[in-house]
Amino acid sequence: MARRIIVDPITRIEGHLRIEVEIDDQNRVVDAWSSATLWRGFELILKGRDPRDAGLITQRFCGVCTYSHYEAATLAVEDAIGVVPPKNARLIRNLIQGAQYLHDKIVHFYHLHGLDWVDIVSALSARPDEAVDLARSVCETPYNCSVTHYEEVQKRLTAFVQSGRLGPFAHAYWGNPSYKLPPPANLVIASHYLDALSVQRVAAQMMALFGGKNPHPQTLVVGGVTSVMDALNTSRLGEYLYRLREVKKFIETAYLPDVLLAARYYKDEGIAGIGAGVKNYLSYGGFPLDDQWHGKLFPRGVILGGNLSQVYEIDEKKITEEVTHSWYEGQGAVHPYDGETRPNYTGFDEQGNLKGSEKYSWVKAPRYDGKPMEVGPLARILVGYASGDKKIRELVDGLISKTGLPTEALFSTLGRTAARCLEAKLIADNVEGWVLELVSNIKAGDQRTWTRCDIPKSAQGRGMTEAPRGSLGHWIRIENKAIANYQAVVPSTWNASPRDEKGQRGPYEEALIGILLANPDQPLEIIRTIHSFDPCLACAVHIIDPRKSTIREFKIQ
Ligand code: NFE
Ligand code: MG
Repeated sequence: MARRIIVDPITRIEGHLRIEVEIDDQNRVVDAWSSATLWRGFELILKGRDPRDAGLITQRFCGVCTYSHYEAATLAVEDAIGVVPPKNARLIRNLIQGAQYLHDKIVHFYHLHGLDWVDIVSALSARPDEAVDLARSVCETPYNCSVTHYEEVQKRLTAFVQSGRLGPFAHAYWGNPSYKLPPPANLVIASHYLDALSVQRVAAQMMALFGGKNPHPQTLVVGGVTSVMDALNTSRLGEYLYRLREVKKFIETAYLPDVLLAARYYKDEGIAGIGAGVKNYLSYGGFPLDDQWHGKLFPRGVILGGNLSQVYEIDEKKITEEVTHSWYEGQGAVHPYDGETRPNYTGFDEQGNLKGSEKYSWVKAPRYDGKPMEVGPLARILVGYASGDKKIRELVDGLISKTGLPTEALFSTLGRTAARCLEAKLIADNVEGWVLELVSNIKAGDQRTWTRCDIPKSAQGRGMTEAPRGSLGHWIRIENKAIANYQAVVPSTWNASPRDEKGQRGPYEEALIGILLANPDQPLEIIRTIHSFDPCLACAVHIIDPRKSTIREFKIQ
């Protein structure tokens, strides 16, 4: 008999997400529903405001990908005006976004996703000398690796466990058979979990060096950036590069080797394609590399049905959102320029269950050409790989040769997690070049960081970029020099999407189909696959109820 499992809330994400699945007699997931359960409200707040404020307001969608919204909003207004910022501004924006990526990926792999792969209790029983040997089998100079260090880590973890105040390690599913790493591998990655707590701080500082502060930077303006003095200050540039070196070392000698270890022991899941999902991938393209803003570090394009032999060009007219199963009024799929945000909460039934085939999420359903699309690291890496991008090909081929996995294994939860690490490496390898480009451009006499521009009486524009979690678009319509309509379609809106009018599931939902649960009372496999997308529901819903009405009450015991 089919049974339902509800995981609510999914923790270690930003925002509020409820996942419901139906499992069969073998404990295999046969259906799934993704619900965003908190309403926010920025698209409405933006109406009537000065378009130049859109970036500062929209970056408050989130506390994670703050800069990405700042940039998308700024790009949208620049597109409406028809202004292109100077080269120095393009490079400085890449440096801020690059720092955000580095921070985001390290925090995600270790602190948000790590405990889905790593069994902390098993790490306590590891032999430290075996952990040293294992770490060396995937890296010549492993990060912070010695018998004494691993003994120290075990002592710290044991003290945690004995204190009974487990903090981040509480209420986990330790011992679940779906944990596949042997004790020494658990110890190596657990030790990097602790190291990453300090390293992420260094990456956050990198962002603040050109962004003014972190998490919400303040140095972008429509037409360019205001970090003039930072760009002209050699010690500032040095501080950025110094921190980059530390973060890059961690990525190369901890993060990448740890992903190789995960691939070694979770290989079968990759090969079986566990967690693949819709297999349609979208990338708007990110990190402009030339002054025409054409060449991108992450290429732009669409892949359909997992077919890597063809990359389609994006036709922006084919981007739509609809609300058949979302708590809004409105009908049919509409382009974001015509999008509306009219809340219509119908909730769950009295027992807190889904109401049949009705509305069940605050997230709208974005579609490309009528299809659900996965966005994010895996989409970017696959679009780059299939486009023949040299740097991305090298990274993917390296991963494939080191792990012995076939390319198709990328279509999986493991592949999604590995792709995120590859792009951390790609960014770490490229930011230094942007710093040097900035220095040589300034030395050649170009000190411009801003292009003067005025807000037109009426215009429309869109800003499209790649945020850490995927393709991000903001669409703005300006009338009487004020914002008449504003629609954001963000990465987690794409990935956390509910069903659409045709009944097609969104990417999270589809990725869960077929997953076998070792123990339905411990839905570890569900959480691992959902976390591999790095959900951010705060961004995905970006709406606040202005009347402060109570939607649901929770009692935490
Ligand atoms: Ni709130 Fe975000 C990113 C954006 S949402 S984290 O990355 O844009 O998916
Ligand atoms: Mg929106």
